Parts: sequence; C-alpha cells; structure tokens
Amino acid sequence: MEGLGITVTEHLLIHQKESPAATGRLTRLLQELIFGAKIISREVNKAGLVDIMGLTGEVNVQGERVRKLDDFANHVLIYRMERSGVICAMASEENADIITVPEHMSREDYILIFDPLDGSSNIDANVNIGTIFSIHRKVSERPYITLDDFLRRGSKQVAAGYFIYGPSTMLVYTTGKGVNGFTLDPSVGEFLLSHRNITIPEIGKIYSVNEAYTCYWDERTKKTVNYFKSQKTKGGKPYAARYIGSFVADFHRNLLYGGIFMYPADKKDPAKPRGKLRLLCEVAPMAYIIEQAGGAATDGEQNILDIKPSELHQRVPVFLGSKLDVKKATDIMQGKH
Ligand code: AHM
Ligand code: MG
Repeated sequence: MEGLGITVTEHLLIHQKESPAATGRLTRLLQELIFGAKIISREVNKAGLVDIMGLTGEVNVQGERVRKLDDFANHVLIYRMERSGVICAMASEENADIITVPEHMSREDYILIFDPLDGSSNIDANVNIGTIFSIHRKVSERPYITLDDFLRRGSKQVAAGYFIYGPSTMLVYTTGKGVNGFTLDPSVGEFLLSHRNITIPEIGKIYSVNEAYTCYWDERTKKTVNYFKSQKTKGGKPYAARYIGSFVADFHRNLLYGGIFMYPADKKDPAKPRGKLRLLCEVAPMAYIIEQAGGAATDGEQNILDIKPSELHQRVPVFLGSKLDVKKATDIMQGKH
C-alpha cells in the first residue's frame, strides 16, 4: 500500500531544518497544540451522543454563557500546553487574566494566545467550529512575564493558525513562510498535508457579514456593504452572501474561494461603538494567515497587524479577505469613494 503523504510532523521538521537557528521548541509547541486539538476534535465529534452539549451554567469574562464544549476545550489546552515545557504563559478567550506557567514547571519563552472553541453558539446545531491560536515570543526579561508580552502587534507573531472541526478536522497554519493546510485522517490519527501553499484569489465572489445589524452601522459601513451587494464579480454575476456566524468557518471558506469577511463596528451598545471579534485571540492570527496567503486585513483604517493592542480582550472591527476587496472596503470606510 502506498504511503499517505506528508504528515504534519514531517512538515514541521522539514521547515525546522530550513531555519539553522531553530531549536525545535516551536515544533514541540505546535505538536502539543495538535495533540490538544485531536482531543477536542474527538469530543466535538461525539457531541450529541454524550451529555456534553448545552450550557455549564457559568458566564465567562465576556459576559457570555459558557458551553460545556468551550469549557472542555479550554481546559484541555491549558492543561496540555502548561506541560509542553516551551511556553511561559497563555491567554485564552475564556479567561479574564493571563495564565502563567508555574515556575516549578519547565518553561521557555513562547507565549500562546487562543480561542479554544470559536463559533461555539453553533455547537448545538452541528455547525463547523474551531480553535484559533497565535504564538509570540516574550519580550520582558526572564523571569518576568508581564501583560506587555501579550500586548504586541500582530506583525510580531511567530506563528498563527486554526483547527476547524467540520465534516473533516483540518489544521491551517503559518510560521511566516506561506500557509499550509492539513486534514486529519481519523483512521491513522495523523494530520496529512492536503492544501499546500494556500493562496486566496486577489478578488473574490463572496461577501460575509451579519446584515441584521445594518441598523447599528454608520453610513460608511452601510455604503461599504452596499458596494459588495451591488457589484458584479469578474464573471458578471453578483457577489454571493455567505455568513455562517462561526468565524473559523466563514474565514476558511473565504480563504479557499476568495471573498471578504466583515465584522464592522456597530452601536449595539451606543456608549461603545466597536467590533465584536477579539484582536489578540481571533483577528490578529487570522490577519497573519490571510496576509501570508496573499490577502489583507484592516479595521477599516489600518492594517490589523499594525494595531498596538491596549488590553487583553480588546475588540476591533475587521475587514478581511481577498486583497482588492479589502482595499475597496477600506477605501470606502475612509471616505475615498
Ligand atoms: P465566540 O467566540 O463567542 O463564538 O464569538 C465569536 C463569533 C464568531 O465566530 C463569529 O464570527 C461571530 O461571533 C458571530 O457573531 P454574530 O452572531 O454577532 O454575527
Ligand atoms: Mg471566538
């Protein structure tokens, strides 16, 4: 029987060898994340069979009701990554503060930021969900770990990626040398290279936004969305509207097919016009991936990767996807059209 192709471990090791300064620690970190994601994937696939769906009864730091699978995924990642020996601290969408790896445990300079189960409001409907991660190197001198180690621009990321739990489980990641996708073959328990060097079309055919919030948008945002509704694609057809409400799933589809994802600032809370998605654990890692795939990401004014975060759970507006579509959206948001 023929071999199955390149496993993610082989791929990581090949790339490690290409960087003479590499110590293998990042490879180790990614391998541990992959193992954590396999455990989450296994539980996600059982959802519905066992009593794991539904709510825990708790409310997280974002004021949202915590689902059992969110809680499970969060605990798995914290437990495994704490023991990986290569990170010194973590931040999760589900935890208010940073999580420091205890001093008595082995630790190195990597910082991990993650959303353990993005799109979790869709769990009970069996819709694709995912885990998003961002990796930085800490900057404060040892042995100190401070909030500043987390409040870094997205352009400083060492690696970023996501796992998507759907009809198949996939890993898509970048270490700044392009984007590759791996699909989990459940029969052998390995992620195999299935999408080599992913690039997003320069201009897309899809716009993705929750249009029900039109009433909360300012005039420029309305104009931006209307542009994609009235514009024809290259083939002369209108753009297609596609919105799942699960960022990983919406992102993944647009990455492969081309298109623009928008979660603009809105005035649901008139005192705080802002986006919904979190800069550090959701938007910056996806912005890094999309740029590496030839696309772009802005908050309507500046490149997402240039934003200097001011708080751990900061939320930002986002326009992300095919380069020319994002440019058009950003131009309209800036009043240039
Ligand atoms: P979550 O991390 O609590 O699941 O929330 C983030 C999700 C994203 O996956 C998705 O893009 C967005 O919320 C959908 O929000 P809305 O329902 O307002 O359109
Ligand atoms: Mg999320």
